[in-house]
Amino acid sequence: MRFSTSVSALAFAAVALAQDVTIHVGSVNGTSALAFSPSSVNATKGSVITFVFDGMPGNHTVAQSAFGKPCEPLEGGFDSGFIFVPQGASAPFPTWNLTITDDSKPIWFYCAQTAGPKGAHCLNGMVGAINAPTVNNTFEAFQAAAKTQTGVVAPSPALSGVNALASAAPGPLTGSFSGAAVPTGTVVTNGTSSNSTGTGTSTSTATGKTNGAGAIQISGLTAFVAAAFGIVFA
Ligand SMILES: *[C@@H]1O[C@H](CO)[C@@H](O)[C@H](O)[C@H]1NC(C)=O
Ligand SMILES: *[C@@H]1O[C@H](CO)[C@@H](O)[C@H](O)[C@H]1NC(C)=O
Ligand SMILES: *[C@@H]1O[C@H](CO)[C@@H](O)[C@H](O)[C@H]1NC(C)=O
Ligand SMILES: *[C@@H]1O[C@H](CO)[C@@H](O)[C@H](O)[C@H]1NC(C)=O
Ligand SMILES: *[C@@H]1O[C@H](CO)[C@@H](O)[C@H](O)[C@H]1NC(C)=O
Ligand SMILES: *[C@@H]1O[C@H](CO)[C@@H](O)[C@H](O)[C@H]1NC(C)=O
Ligand SMILES: *[C@@H]1O[C@H](CO)[C@@H](O)[C@H](O)[C@H]1NC(C)=O
Ligand SMILES: [Cu+2]
Repeated sequence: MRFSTSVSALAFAAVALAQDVTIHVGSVNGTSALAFSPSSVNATKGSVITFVFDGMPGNHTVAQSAFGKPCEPLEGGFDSGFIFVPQGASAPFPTWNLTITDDSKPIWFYCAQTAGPKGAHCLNGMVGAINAPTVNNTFEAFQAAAKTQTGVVAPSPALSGVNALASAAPGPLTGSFSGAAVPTGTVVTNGTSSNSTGTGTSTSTATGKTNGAGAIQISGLTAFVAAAFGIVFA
């Protein structure tokens, strides 16, 4: 495709729509795997990352960590809790929606599962990244570091994270699906926490933490004006 940049396009404000992204948890192309797929994505502020727990059988988490400590919870980070999906389960699979609140910094996450025949998932490279740099602290470097860790630290359930948050717990956790140490409650848009009846049931073993610090405005149709540059397709 031929395209050219246009100086006149600079006169117009390009509208960058929030782009929603799906990440499969525990499956790659429909096959069970100790992986997030895709494992590294870009997402603009306001975008929703929908994690789909469709690895069968699977029992995984989406927990925020730091580049330097891939398999340990980040202070103030989000954590979905353990979502169990048995072999033979059918759609709709449990999902978890994470909204990006700052796209200028990378968001690193890992699976905290240590039980099972294949060993700790993070140490097997079950990690992911949102808005990872393309040099130095890349997703590839993060994943390589995860594989050299000697242990995995269990996270605490939390809807709110650093530069991203979920407004509700993973779900549905009904039928053959279940959760352990899943967050409870909701994070409301004006930055305060509240408790409410979550969707579905869970075998939650930990008290949910809803860290509502920081006022976050979430809207369904979020558009951001990016006036920095314009590209004209011809
Ligand atoms: C998954 O499918 C895509 C598209 O068919 C392919 O490019 C990719 O290599 C596959 N990944 C694996 C791990 O099989
Ligand atoms: C994210 O965007 C940067 C800049 O456009 C690009 O170089 C990089 O490949 C993208 N990463 C992913 C995972 O798509
Ligand atoms: C899923 O994994 C967690 C953590 O290892 C565990 O507490 C929970 O019992 C598991 N769920 C099922 C249904 O095996
Ligand atoms: C990447 O790391 C090298 C070596 O530490 C450093 O010189 C360079 O500035 C870094 N690049 C970026 C974009 O951070
Ligand atoms: C995540 O978002 C999708 C699309 O809006 C929705 O169908 C699903 O119910 C949401 N999941 C949860 C757990 O809220
Ligand atoms: C916003 O926060 C206040 C407490 O500071 C609370 O009373 C109010 O209900 C909240 N508004 C909404 C829309 O959640
Ligand atoms: C939420 O529920 C927990 C446990 O019942 C309670 O300790 C906490 O104070 C509640 N938080 C809010 C904001 O109501
Ligand atoms: Cu896992």
